[in-house]
Amino acid sequence: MVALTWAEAQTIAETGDAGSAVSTYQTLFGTGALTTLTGNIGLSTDVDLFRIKISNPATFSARTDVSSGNLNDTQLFLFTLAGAGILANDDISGKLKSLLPAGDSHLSALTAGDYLIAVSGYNFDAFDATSALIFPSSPFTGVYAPNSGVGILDHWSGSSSTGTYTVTFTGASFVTAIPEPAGTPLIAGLGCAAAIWIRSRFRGKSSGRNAT
Ligand SMILES: [Ca+2]
Ligand SMILES: [Ca+2]
Repeated sequence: MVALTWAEAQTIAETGDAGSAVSTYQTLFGTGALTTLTGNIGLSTDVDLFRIKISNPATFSARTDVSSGNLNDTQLFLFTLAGAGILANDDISGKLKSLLPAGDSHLSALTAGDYLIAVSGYNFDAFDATSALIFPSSPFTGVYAPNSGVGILDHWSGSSSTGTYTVTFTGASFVTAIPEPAGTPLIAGLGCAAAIWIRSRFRGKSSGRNAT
């Protein structure tokens, strides 16, 4: 029973359509290891951006060639939460699917924490605000750090093939959920009550002094 719950918690599917910008990504909330993400590139202009946690930079990897999915020619891109490029790959040697390999120096140098991973179909690529290509795109089998001097992710351009995909991770976790916003009014209320109590105590003291 416990094992089943654990297995279920490691896999997640895109909900609706994940956004493509640093302001519209889909966060993969949950607890524990994140091993499998499934999604769909539904349009030639679709790219899916997800917020994940890299829990172990030394072992982190992401790949699209392990499980099923009929998007045959995938691309993977990793960014900081601010949209700065970290690493990208279009094709694994001899395949059209993609791999950000464990042990790559750009990955192992990261600090554990939250990052953005994007999935697109070939050939829908990431550009900065000056329409500079963020990552080199050929030869297709390269595992690329960003081009020098490029800015953060601004838009995507090109035309994507469409279909379903599966991303398999190592060294990744779900993003820990933010505490319930409902807690805020309670804390604010307590703060307010405390302020009233302090004011009433102060008044009490003052009037006490005045009375003396
Ligand atoms: Ca999608
Ligand atoms: Ca590819």
